[in-house]
Amino acid sequence: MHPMAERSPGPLWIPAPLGRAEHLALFGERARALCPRALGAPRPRGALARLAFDPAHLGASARQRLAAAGARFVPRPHGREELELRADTLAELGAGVGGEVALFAHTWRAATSQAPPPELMGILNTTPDSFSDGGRAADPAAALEAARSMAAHGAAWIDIGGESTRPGAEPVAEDEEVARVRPVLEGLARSPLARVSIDTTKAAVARLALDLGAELVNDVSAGRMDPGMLPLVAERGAGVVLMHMAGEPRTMQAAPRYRDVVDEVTEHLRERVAAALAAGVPLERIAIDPGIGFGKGLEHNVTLLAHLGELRSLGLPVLLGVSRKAFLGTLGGAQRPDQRQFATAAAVALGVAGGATLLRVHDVEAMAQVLAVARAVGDAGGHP
Ligand code: HH2
Repeated sequence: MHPMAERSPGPLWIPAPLGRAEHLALFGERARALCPRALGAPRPRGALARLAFDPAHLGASARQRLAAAGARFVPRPHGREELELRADTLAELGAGVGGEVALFAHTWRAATSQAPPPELMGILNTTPDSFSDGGRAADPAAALEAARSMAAHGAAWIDIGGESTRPGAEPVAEDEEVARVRPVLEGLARSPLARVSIDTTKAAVARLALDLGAELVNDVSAGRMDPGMLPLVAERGAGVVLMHMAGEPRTMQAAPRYRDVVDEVTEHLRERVAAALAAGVPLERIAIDPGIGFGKGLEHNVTLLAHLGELRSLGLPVLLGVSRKAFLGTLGGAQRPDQRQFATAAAVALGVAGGATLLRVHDVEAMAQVLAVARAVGDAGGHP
């Protein structure tokens, strides 16, 4: 068994979505509906639940009950608080906290479903112009060899892309994109190596990939560029990654501006998740992604990494794509993308600590080592 397949039940990190009053109302309603189902769900024995929450939303009587049941309360930055308690105790208590059920029912839904272990997604660009590996895998035989190597080093997913989304990239015609990805998809369909994801904004390209065995559509536009995308994902029962991007690749880095980048990215993703649900994609098939480098300046990228836990308030798996990106060159001083491996390693480790569960990377062999360390520390209760 690959070492990454082993996992001991560790603490579960579950930020509560309680920054705003309307969330409380929304989750209050949903919470009541979710309660009975959540209570019946299996919990990993002895697992700890950790909840970050806004203390203004936790009443005195619920706090007393939690404390009496052995909860530990720890102050966190930005006026938040964290409580730590055995997940099964939390679930039992939750039934009795009446009006405060809004806080707990949402969170123990997450607590009772085992958090997935973080996995690596190897990047396979079949493009001539990608920012870091353009041209490397333009020949299908070389692309398949690259996929083989990534799978051998522990990539659970191979993400195949036929259109560069680097800043300033020009759009690629559908025929051209299909011609680029088809031979690689066919090769992987003949001899499967890992689960396949297709990195595209076009429904026609996604359809071809799904026909050839792909299970996940990685759409950097979150279904905004092609109205056929989300209905296709729903109809085919595929998974989808919904990423935040301000504008479109050609112009997105012109002058990125945010009032509060974490808030705006979270709100945008919330809206895209609602669009996917409305198209019929089930919640269990959706992952979200802050879109590092997509219409963001250095401080936006760093702030998003620092507050990744807040994205998890949406209760969905988070994909993180930091590999070799320009902000890591600025911070670490490496001009060439292929020299940014150490900076990428730091960002991947911090991303896992912040709750990312799918790490999209170029250097699978090196990042598998990073992931093994980050996971061991997380399993020992080390992530804040
Ligand atoms: N980044 C890139 C491409 N696709 N997908 C998701 N979900 N998240 C990302 O951060 C992301 C992505 C850009 O990286 P790369 O594929 O290496 O370059 P290019 O777009 O130039 O092909």
